[in-house]
Parts: sequence; structure tokens; C-alpha cells
Amino acid sequence: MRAEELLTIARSVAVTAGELAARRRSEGVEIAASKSSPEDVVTLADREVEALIRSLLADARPQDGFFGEESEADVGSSGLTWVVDPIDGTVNYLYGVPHYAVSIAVVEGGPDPLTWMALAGAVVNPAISEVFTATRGGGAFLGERRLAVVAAELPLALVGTGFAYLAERRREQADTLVGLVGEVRDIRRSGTASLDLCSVACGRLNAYYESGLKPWDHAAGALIAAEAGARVTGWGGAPASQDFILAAPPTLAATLETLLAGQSTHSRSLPAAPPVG
Ligand code: LIP
Repeated sequence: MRAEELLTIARSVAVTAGELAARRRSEGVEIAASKSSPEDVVTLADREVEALIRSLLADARPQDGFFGEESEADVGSSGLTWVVDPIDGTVNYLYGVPHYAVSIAVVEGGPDPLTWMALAGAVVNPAISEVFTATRGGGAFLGERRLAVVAAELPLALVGTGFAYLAERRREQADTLVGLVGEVRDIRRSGTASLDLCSVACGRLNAYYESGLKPWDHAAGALIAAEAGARVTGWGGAPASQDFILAAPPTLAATLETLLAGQSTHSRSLPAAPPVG
């Protein structure tokens, strides 16, 4: 199946799932459980939205694999895997901040960002009806508008980032930020990685970086940012992963990676975060 056909499925399912997420938000959100820490919660809506997405994708593409935040992975038999965050920006969603997203990507390969190749992705913010999409080699779009990153010199770069759910890790990430904040225009912390990556794609941010993301947080947004002209990378040209992701126009990305590598030397020597799943 061509990437455009896969994108049609991703977009349609993400929009439908976004409508359910927004409806549940308007009815009131209930925490179902906490995960890695009391701050790291899952809502009943997270689970319900992922179940809807999983069902719609199984109907459309029964042979494909599924890798979602709230349910068991399934490898499938087609060689394609759907990577899904039913509600990215869970804390924003819980607090009623209208900045959360349904993120759906389809990749060639299994559920490993170090080896998969993203083919198509959709990130939908239902609170403001924004639909970001991309296909590999086909460009990135916000609705029908083609997207392109906006370059900036480091001192004038607006840089997005995020923090972990573990307090000790947040302290180390804040230490890194102390060394960066005086070198750039300003920092933004939106709370939704997929939308941060889409913001780089459309110029609402010049750059975004974060450590500790799960694969479903960045699978679709990374493709959208790359198709808009961003360099999306891990450390030293490695694929983006839980270890580190940086998205920015190529020249700014190189400058930022050098600066962050120096700031993060200490934290990078910390043991790697526990494997996903
Ligand atoms: C969130 C990310 C965000 C990060 C948060 C959390 P979730 O994902 O989108 O960028 O800073 O710590 O990981 O938990 O809302 O799906």
C-alpha cells in the first residue's frame, strides 16, 4: 500500500480519535492509574481512545503490527507497525490545557525507533482542530498548507523542550537548561512532544530537544518535522530515541547539539532509562 493510502488511514483514525478525546475532556477527565511516578498518570480516556484507534486500525489493516502507549504490542505479519499515542500531553489533557494530541505513525519494521522507517504520520490537536500530516518524501502539511522549518541563529532561536516524570531526572534536565537559556532567544515547554515537533515543522519553534521520550511520543512528529526540512536526530547522528531527540534546521541543529552535549555530559553519564514496555 502506498504511503499516501496509509496516511489517509492515519489521518482519518486520528481525527475520529481526537473527537472522542475532546468529548471525554468536555465530560470531565478521570485518572485511571499512575505509572513511573505519581506525576505520570493515565486517564480513562487514554485507554478508551487507544482502544478505538486499535479497533479502527485492525479493521483497516488487520495484518499490521500495533505499538501503543496503553496496550500490549502486536508484531503483525505485514512488516508494518502502527505506533500510537492516544493522548500525547496527558497532563495538559488532565488539567484542561487545550494543547494535547492524538499521534499516529505507521513505520516499516518493528516497534524500535533505532531501526524503523517511518512512512506516514498524523498528529491531531482536537482542541483547536489542527491536523498535521506527512509522508516519507511527500512533505509535511498543516491541513492543506505545506510546511517548512524556520532557521535562526542560536541567540535568536526559540527552543522547545520537556522534562521527565521522575523528579531526579528533571533536576538534571534543569541543570542542562540553565546552561542553554542564556544562549538562545527563549525556551518553551508545551508538555506535548508530538506538537513540539510539529511546531518545529511549521516555524512556531526554531528547535526542540528532549531526553526520555517514549517511541509513540515522537514517531509521527519526527517524520512531520523531517519532511518540513528539519534535521531530526539522536546524539552523534544516531536515530532519535528515548536517549535523546533534537529537531531543528540543519545548521542550528549542529550548533545546539554541540552546546547540549557539553551541558549534558554529566546527565549523559547516568544509566540509560529503563527500556520501554
Ligand atoms: C509527554 C511528552 C512531553 C514530555 C512529558 C511526557 P505523555 O508525553 O509529550 O514532551 O515532556 O514528560 O512524556 O506522557 O503526555 O504521553
